[in-house]
Amino acid sequence: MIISTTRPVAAKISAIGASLALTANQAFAATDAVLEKDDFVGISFWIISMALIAATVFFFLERDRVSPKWKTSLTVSGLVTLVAAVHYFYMRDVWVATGSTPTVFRYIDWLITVPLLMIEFYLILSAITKVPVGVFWRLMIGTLVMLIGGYLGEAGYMAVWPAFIIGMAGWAFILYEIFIGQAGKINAQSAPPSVQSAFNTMRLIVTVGWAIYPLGYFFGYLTGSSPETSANALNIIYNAADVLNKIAFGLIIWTVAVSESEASMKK
Ligand SMILES: *C/C=C(C)/C=C/C=C(C)/C=C/C1=C(C)CCCC1(C)C
Repeated sequence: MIISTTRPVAAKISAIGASLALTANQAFAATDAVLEKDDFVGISFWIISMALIAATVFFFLERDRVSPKWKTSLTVSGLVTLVAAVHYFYMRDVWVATGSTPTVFRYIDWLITVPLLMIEFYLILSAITKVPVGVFWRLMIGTLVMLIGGYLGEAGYMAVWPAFIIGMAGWAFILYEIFIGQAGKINAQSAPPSVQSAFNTMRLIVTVGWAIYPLGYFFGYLTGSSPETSANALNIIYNAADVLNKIAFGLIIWTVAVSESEASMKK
């Protein structure tokens, strides 16, 4: 019994550790620049890289504690932090080496992790009731419009204001779906109290937590400050937002998964 549970865990930890160490090394070898002690944006990239690795290992290991229907949710939380950790290594290097905003890596990261977070909503609801796939696709469409709009503006393919408005429209569409649309209705009608409270907290994150990103965009492009001040503000704000929306979001799901699993074991 002990052997059969510890072996896969040990294998899992070493696999995660090895792959992360490898990517960290490759990214770091790409530049000679070192982190300066007054480079607070660079320091934040570094701290968050490490926090994301720790969170990844935590979510993957904690899978063993929850009942089968919650395992996928924890897997997805771990994938979000894993994908982000690898991108943070690269973003940190770009920042330390050039002092410029790592827009491409940031958006590739978001393009993978934001849909994964949207899948979490769908999974949480699916763990307790049947959910039409339309909910999933509407959340995806909103996500794509939001990110494509943002990228067009940040990468210089479009004027920053119109691109911002397109991005805001995508986000508004997501908020509509989870508050007033079908996902919101399913939650209100069929979810047990613990899932409802998790769903409500997740909604709060997508409203208040995600609002930090357009603020970052605003301070990065729309205030008319100097390029250096703008780049510092943009990256610090995006980095802080990621801690909340990737790590804290995963922890909320973990809390529900553990309490729901323990409740069902007592029955
Ligand atoms: C893990 C990464 C996450 C949760 C990223 C979320 C990103 C957003 C909510 C971005 C939103 C934006 C707008 C609402 C307006 C246009 C600019 C964006 C793309 C920054």
